[in-house]
Amino acid sequence: MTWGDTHELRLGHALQGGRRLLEWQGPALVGVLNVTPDSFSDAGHHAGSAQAVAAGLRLRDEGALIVDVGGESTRPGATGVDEDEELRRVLGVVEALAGEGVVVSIDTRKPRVAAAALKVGAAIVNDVGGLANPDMARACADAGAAVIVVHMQGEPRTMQADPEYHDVVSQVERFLLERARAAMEAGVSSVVIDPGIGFGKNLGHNLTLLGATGRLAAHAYPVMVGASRKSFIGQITSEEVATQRVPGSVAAHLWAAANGAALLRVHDVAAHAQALAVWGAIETVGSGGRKT
Ligand code: HH2
Repeated sequence: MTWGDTHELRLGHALQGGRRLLEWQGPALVGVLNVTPDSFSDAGHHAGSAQAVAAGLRLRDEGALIVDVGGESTRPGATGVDEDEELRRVLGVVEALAGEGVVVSIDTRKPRVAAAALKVGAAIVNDVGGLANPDMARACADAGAAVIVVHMQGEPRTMQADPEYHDVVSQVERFLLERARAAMEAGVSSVVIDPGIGFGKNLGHNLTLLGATGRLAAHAYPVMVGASRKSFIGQITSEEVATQRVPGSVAAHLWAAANGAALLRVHDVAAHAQALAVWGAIETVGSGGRKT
C-alpha cells in the first residue's frame, strides 16, 4: 500500500485468493473497471479489451489494491446480460490484468463466469447477488477464491421501486452474516461483507447503513463499502451527473474508513488515494493531539 511508513497502527486485514495471500493495513481501495455498454456512470468507456486493460493498470498504478472487473451492469433498471456475452466481455481483460500481477476481483452473479475468471487468474469473486445461486460458493471454494458477499434487496430491474425494511441495519447484518457463514461452510476461506449501498435502498436506508459501518465491521469479516458516484449522493447534493459526484464519494468513503471499512470500491482511485493518504497521516501521526 502507498501510505509510506505511517500505517503500523492500523487495523490489519487479510484475504486468501487462490494462491495469493493479500494483506493490508487500514482501508484499501478497490478500483472499478466496468467493461459494459450500460453502467450507470462509466458506460462504454472501455470499448475494447486493450483499452480496458490499460484502464485497469492505471487504477492499480493510482493506488488500487484490487481491480474489480465487471461485465454486467447492476444499476437500477438494468435487465441483465447473457452468460456468453458476459464471459466475452470480461475474460480477456481478467487474464491480461492478472498476467500483469494485478489482484483482480470478478464482479458477477453467475457461477460459470466466476469459475472461468478464477481459472484465468482472478483471485476474488464479488457477488452482488449475495451468493443467491448455491453453485457460487462451491465455485469459489473449488478455486480457493475469496468472496465478497453483497446485500441486495430484489433485482436490479425493480430494486429501487419502493424498498422497505423494518430495521435496515439488523436485516442487512443478519443476511450478510448468514451468507458469510454459508460460504465458510461450503469451504470458502476468506469472506468480505458489503451492505450494498444503492441495491434496493432509499436515501434513508443508505445513510443508515453507512452510519452502521462500525457495527458491521465489529464482526469477523472485513467490510467493503461501495458508495462511489451513487445516486444517494445526487439526492443529497442535487448533482445529477454521476461523474461529478467525486467529492461526495470521497466524503462517504472517508466516513466509512474512519468507522472501520477495510475496502472502498471506487471509480476515482487517484482522488481517493490522496484523500486516504491525508486522512491516514492525521489519523496516525496526529492522533496524539487527541490526548492533550
Ligand atoms: N456497486 C456496484 C457494482 N458492484 N460491488 C460491491 N461489492 N459493492 C457495491 O456497492 C457495488 C458492487 C454498482 O456500481 P457500478 O459498478 O459502477 O455500476 P454498474 O452496476 O452500473 O456497472
